[in-house]
Amino acid sequence: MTKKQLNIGLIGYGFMGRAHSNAFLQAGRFFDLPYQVNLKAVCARNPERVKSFADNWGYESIESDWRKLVERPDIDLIDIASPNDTHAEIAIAAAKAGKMVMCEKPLGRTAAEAKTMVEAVEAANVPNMVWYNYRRVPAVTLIKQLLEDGRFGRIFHYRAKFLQDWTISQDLPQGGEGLWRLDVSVAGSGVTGDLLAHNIDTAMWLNGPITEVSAVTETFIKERQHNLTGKVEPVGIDDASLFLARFENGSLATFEATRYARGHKALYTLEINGEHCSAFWDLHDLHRLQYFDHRDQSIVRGWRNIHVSDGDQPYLKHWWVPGLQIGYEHTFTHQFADFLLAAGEGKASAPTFRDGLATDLVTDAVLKSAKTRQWEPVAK
Ligand code: SOE
Repeated sequence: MTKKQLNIGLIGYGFMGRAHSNAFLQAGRFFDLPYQVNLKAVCARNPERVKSFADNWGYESIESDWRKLVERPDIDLIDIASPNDTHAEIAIAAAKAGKMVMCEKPLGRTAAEAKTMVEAVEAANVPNMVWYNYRRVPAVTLIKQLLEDGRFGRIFHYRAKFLQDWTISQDLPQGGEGLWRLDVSVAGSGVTGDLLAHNIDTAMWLNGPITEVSAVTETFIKERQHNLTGKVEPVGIDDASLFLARFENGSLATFEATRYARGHKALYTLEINGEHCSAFWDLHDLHRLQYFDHRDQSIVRGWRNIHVSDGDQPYLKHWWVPGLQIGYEHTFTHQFADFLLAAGEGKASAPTFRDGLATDLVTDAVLKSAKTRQWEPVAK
């Protein structure tokens, strides 16, 4: 069968631009996709750096103005890997131009911003997706499968953390390339939108909607030099964000994200406790799933430490042979492959922009609750 051509226009060449480009190159080599993917153009403001990025990854052309890229008739899919304050404008223009749109997380800086993006892609009826990649770690996808099998029974608890330590130094500036995550006007929020958003996306995918939250946030370092103005300016982001939550299914949860947990670089952990089973997963050991089933015979009952590398387990038949594990970058490849497989059949693949909005509605409620010091409902 001849494959349809799919020309990609990537915006942004940072860490995520590289992760996405790798996925674009790998997906068709390991999955049987309905599209032939072409790296058509990459866009960013610095012409020299964007040229060198294009040469390295094999993009055919470069642009320095995203509007030009979005208008190009030879581009089918716009991928947004630029800072959060650019997501909405680009996504809306891309949808209006009839392009498929993929966007880095969080979808918007606020739910209001995300809503305008959802409206645009739904009005244009274009395939859309948010890069919440951790759903597609095989061990995490396996938890979803085990839950859908009904093994867990009633769910009582969900627990998630995302711990880092890279902003502890008072001398770290805010703003500009690499450090825009510390500038609230660009990022929208601190760890709530950057890290907790991952935890929330996975949690709602596994355990359903979150209905209310009670949060506490802290900004430990109140002022930092701004890279763009050269002045010492107030810090507007949350450095740490913790919240309690209630899910629609009646289960209770705790969530914690921080960039001040010395020694932890990117420790995403999650645990779910049901009537019969529990599961625990840890990003630093991402190919392993800890699983407990109380229905096992009592003399051998205990936590199983499953090395998720078998062809029967999610995504793994596309890779090596049983026992050989895969890593972080594969989650992006899985996500892109799923997106194209669904798009080829005219179907949506989650997390769509609407799912991204659902996460932004929770992060908005978290930030509001931290201010009001009250439980806050999650808006629908
Ligand atoms: C922040 O350090 C960060 O790069 C996030 O922006 C990513 O989404 C997360 O996956 C890893 O940490």
